[in-house]
Amino acid sequence: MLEKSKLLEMYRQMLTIRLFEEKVFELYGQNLVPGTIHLYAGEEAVAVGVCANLRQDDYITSTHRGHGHCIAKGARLDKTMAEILGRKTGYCKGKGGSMHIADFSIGMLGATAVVGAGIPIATGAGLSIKLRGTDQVVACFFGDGASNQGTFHEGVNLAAIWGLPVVFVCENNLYAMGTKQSRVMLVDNIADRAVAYGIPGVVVDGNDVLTVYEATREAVARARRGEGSTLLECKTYRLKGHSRFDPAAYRPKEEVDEWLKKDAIALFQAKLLERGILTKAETKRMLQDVRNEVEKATGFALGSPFPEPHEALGDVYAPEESASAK
Ligand SMILES: Cc1ncc(C[n+]2csc(CCOP(=O)(O)OP(=O)(O)O)c2C)c(N)n1
Ligand SMILES: [Mg+2]
Repeated sequence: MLEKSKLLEMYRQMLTIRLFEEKVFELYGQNLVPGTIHLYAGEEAVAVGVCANLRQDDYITSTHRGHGHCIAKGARLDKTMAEILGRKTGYCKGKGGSMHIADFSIGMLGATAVVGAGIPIATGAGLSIKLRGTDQVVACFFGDGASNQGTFHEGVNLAAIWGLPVVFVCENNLYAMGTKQSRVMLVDNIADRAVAYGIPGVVVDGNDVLTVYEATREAVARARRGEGSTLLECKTYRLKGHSRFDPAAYRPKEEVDEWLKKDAIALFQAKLLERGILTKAETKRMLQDVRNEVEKATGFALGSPFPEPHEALGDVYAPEESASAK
């Protein structure tokens, strides 16, 4: 059984991701977000349940739907919001935007717009851990759609044969853009594909943060013991459409309603209230606290300047000293 403080921290993180994204959506509607956005809302239990098992020096790789991964790994809200709004104070000096946030100081190796591209990066980070002989691990987030990319098969196979400390976390939200999983694959469980690589494959309810936590705990322990990779599939659902204002008309109403009943935050909140870990008054207070934090981050971002046009070509290559440093 997890300690009370840990459970409350996990709940708070899930709430933070949800409220942060609601704000991003609102700002998008006001034309304040350059480019596009892919909201993580609905899938919070995956990022939080996984990252609650990680240390600061562990790594994650992310996707185009990466805000939740960043926040769960400990990214600052103000710098994340500033990056999404294209401001100079953001993680990539406002030049990356929503899909390119990285912060090596917390082991966040980067979001990416290229579906499946984080997978070989996670395998490479796993190889670096093995060569350096540390007990760090990598959690590699990717979607059901990405599991049909060549990068998935190559990346997982290499991690398997080299016994690398990588937990491959498939966020199966049933859709890749507007394409339903059953139209593009004949297996129900993506974790079944683990058999092909000789590693454990585990399917969990991705809307139940404690189940995700437990399954990840085992996979992380295995990885730290030097016993190799695991493929963990978390069944979940995104609350919004694929991106921007996609109304997601391709999803049947009954399916949406069914998943709304399984909202990860509502379920966790009910569990914490029932166990007496959280009271109604504390829930209200925390909601207000998190709202204030998000407002503060938004104020910071909106008050920050945009990068100058002449800075566009800077930061493309690593500075010479760090490129040649061993
Ligand atoms: C290599 C590549 N192919 C296609 C796209 C266009 N694209 C962007 S997101 C997406 C769907 C990804 O689905 P999934 O991996 O299930 O992630 P989800 O959006 O559901 O979180 C596609 C096809 C892309 N960005 N990169
Ligand atoms: Mg998907």
